[in-house]
Amino acid sequence: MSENKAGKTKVTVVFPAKNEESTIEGCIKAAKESKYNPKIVVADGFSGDNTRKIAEELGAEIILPEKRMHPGKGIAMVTALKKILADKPDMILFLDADIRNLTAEWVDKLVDPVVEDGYDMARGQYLRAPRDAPVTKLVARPLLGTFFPEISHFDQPLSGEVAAKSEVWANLLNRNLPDGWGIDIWFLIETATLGYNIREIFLGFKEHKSFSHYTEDVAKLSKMSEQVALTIIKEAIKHHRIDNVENASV
Ligand SMILES: Nc1nc2c(ncn2[C@@H]2O[C@H](COP(=O)(O)OP(=O)(O)OP(=O)(O)O)[C@@H](O)[C@H]2O)c(=O)[nH]1
Ligand SMILES: [Mg+2]
Repeated sequence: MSENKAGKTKVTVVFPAKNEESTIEGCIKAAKESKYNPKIVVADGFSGDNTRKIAEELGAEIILPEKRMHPGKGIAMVTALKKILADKPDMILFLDADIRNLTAEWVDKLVDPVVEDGYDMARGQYLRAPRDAPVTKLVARPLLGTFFPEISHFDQPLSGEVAAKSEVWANLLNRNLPDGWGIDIWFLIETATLGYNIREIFLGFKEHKSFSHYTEDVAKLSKMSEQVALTIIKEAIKHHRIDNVENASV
């Protein structure tokens, strides 16, 4: 895309963040270098560290959810979406705030397919360490295979790196959205079942803070795992797929 066209596309980048003082600065600085010159928002989950202070000093807008809850990634994203949509951007891109190797290229690569190639949503796909992403590998993908086989080919169904047109995000709101870790898979299932065009974009290796060095107890992911599983099951009920269990081999 020409720099000129990129300059005419109004993009907002949102970082959901809970205690990310060690990575938020690098993330914001990287995103700001995008050719889309995006507005930066931090959807903060009442961080108890310096995340908000660092973000404000870098010129980011801070949006806090009305309710304090943890896990609260969903409520933070939904609150931010409602506020940002009032500003009428063309595109909204979510990025995790714990990424250590984020570059402006990630922003451009996720926004380009929507602006340039007519996709409604572009989602980050990456190489991940063998022990990374256990919830994706052991919960999300197998359950999608049972209940939503048509979207089980997505390599990263829980990707936090997701760009979509504002009209898509607006259409996804005003429903019963998950407050916690179920939000990412909920967005994928609802976007796909509404018939939108979704594309995964390869971004290379994702180096992020969570689950650092894979020395932690996987039980730390039990709440995430529960909320992702329950969200897929609730969606299966809503979309009349729950009977698929009858044909599942066990
Ligand atoms: N606002 C808000 N953001 C959150 C909350 N919990 C996590 N986040 C942010 O959501 C993003 C993703 O969270 P991570 O803990 O990195 O989870 P993940 O990378 O999806 O999963 P794993 O690496 O498998 O643990 C990060 O930027 C977090 O700071 C919360 O309760 N509220
Ligand atoms: Mg992470």
